Amino acid sequence: MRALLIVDLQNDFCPGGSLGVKDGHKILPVINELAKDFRLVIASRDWHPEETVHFEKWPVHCVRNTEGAEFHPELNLRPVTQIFDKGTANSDDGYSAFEATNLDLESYLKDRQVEELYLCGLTTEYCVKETAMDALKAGFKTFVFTDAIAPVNLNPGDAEQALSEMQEAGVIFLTSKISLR
Ligand code: VGL
Ligand code: ZN
Repeated sequence: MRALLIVDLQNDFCPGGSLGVKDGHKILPVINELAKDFRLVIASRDWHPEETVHFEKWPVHCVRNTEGAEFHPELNLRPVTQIFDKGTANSDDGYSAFEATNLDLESYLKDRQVEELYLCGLTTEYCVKETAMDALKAGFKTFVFTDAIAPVNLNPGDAEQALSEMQEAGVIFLTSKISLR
C-alpha cells in the first residue's frame, strides 16, 4: 500500500502569505493531478500557537484557526482523508509531520499497511525534508516528487543542500510525470 502526504499547502506559505514561498502556488495543479493516482491521500498542516519559540526564527505564520493557516483554496481537499496538525507546541519547531499531535502519523500509516510514502508540498528544506527523514527512520520506503515541492531558499543553495541530504539518507526522487497507475 502506498500513500501520498501533502505537506503544508497553506496560505501563509504561498505568495501573498507571511512566509510566502516563490512559486509555492505553482505546485497546486501538479498535486491535484497527482492525488488521482493514490487511494490514500493525507495532508499535514503547520498549526502554531500564537506564541512559540518558532517565531523567533520565522515571521509569524500558520497560527491555528487563522486564514493564513488554512489550506490554499486551490488545493483539492476531496481526496484528503486525514489531516495531521504539527508545530502545535510552543517549545519547538515541530517541522516533521511525524511530530503531529492530533494523531500519530506512523501508527496511522502502519495500521493501513502503508509501506511506501510519497511526499509533496512545502517547504523543501524544512517540513518536506524533516518529514522525509522521519519517514525513513520509521522504515517507510520514501519518495519525493521534485516538481511538486518548493523551497524557502533563505540562503542560495539551501534547496540543493536539502535535496542532497535527502538523497544520501535514501529518499527516492520522482517527478509527477511518472505514471503510478
Ligand atoms: C515550514 C518554515 C517554518 C515548512 C514551517 O512547512 O516547511 N517552514 N515553518
Ligand atoms: Zn512553521
